Amino acid sequence: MDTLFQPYRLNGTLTLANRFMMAPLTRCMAGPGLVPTEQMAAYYGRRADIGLIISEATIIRPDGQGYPNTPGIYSPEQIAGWKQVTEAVHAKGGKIFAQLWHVGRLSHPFFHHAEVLAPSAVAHEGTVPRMRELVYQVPRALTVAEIGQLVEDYAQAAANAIEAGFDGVEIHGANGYLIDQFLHHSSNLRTDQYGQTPENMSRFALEVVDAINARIGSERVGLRLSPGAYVHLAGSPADRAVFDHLLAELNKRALAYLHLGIFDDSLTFDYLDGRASDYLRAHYDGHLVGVGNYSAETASEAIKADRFDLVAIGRPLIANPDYLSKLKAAEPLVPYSEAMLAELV
Ligand code: FNR
Ligand code: 8K6
Repeated sequence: MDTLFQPYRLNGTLTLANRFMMAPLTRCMAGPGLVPTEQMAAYYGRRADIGLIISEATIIRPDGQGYPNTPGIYSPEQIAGWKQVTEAVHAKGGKIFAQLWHVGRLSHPFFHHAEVLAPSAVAHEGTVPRMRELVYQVPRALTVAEIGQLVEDYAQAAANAIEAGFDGVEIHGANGYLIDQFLHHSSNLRTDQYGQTPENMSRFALEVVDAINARIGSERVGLRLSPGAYVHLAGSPADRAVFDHLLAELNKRALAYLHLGIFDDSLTFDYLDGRASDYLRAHYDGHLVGVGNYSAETASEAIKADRFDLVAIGRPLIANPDYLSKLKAAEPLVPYSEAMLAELV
């Protein structure tokens, strides 16, 4: 277990106090105007001993919203709200990245009174969680000009995050949201330069990465991907070639890290020849963050076996703000339960 508690150098700019990351965890607790609150600052501050905190997913513009009270990072008030959060984490010697989010077709006009936009006009079947009266709609396919604007909006959100004091950003390219919708055949039916081939289907993700790298420097940029589709969209064997291409391109870009998006890393995918984490390890050369139902013990074994380099912990950190000190003192952890989502502790 010792390795987990040792400092870890990501690059010339960032060295983490240990190999633990806090997984991004949507809490739906932002205030009016989707502004982060003092309670959120205290919540993140309590977890500042974790090597790197990834913030809850944070929307880059109003039509990126898919759940109630998720914070944004596009207004001056939101930037000021996030400053309280980053100051609380830095005051305790911690580090924090902002997770940049647009939900694409998983949005609803209820949140912003605008159109729902996505790569293609293919709806996700179902309803917004906790708001069962809101049925997901058929989105309108983005025009090429609108895709260009989205790339610019991601880059501006990254610049805003740096202004708010974040140490960097994690691009949310996972879990069936906008960027991931471009990467899978079931949600991307485009016939232009953003569809049909691995090169084209990877284009939007790489444009976002390149625009953000140019704005804030690749050493401050992480990316989360779900090569194995497991939530919000259906996977297909043809997706494999898209991720093969994307990962080969990412190997040229010196990002801070790549982070798997999954809830349980014991899941296997036929078209990835097994676990998504093992597939990423085989195709990606940089720092890899494992996640998905790991304990410190199982993560330590996985790191020893060279399956990944760092581990992100989600639900146990909701249940235990003092996760790290409990581990060090060999004290038992409080088990997570969904009822805990009602409050920020
Ligand atoms: C999540 N997860 C998640 N992922 C993400 O990329 N952005 C997010 O905002 C959220 N929000 C979120 C909220 C809640 C309540 C849960 C439980 C999960 C997924 C999360 O980052 C992680 O991948 C999983 O929780 C698996 O890790 P654990 O919990 O098994 O350590
Ligand atoms: C990924 C962001 C979703 C945010 C929704 C609001 C929070 C609800 C969290 C419920 C957590 C359920 C965990 C199990 C989900 C399994 C998905 C395959």
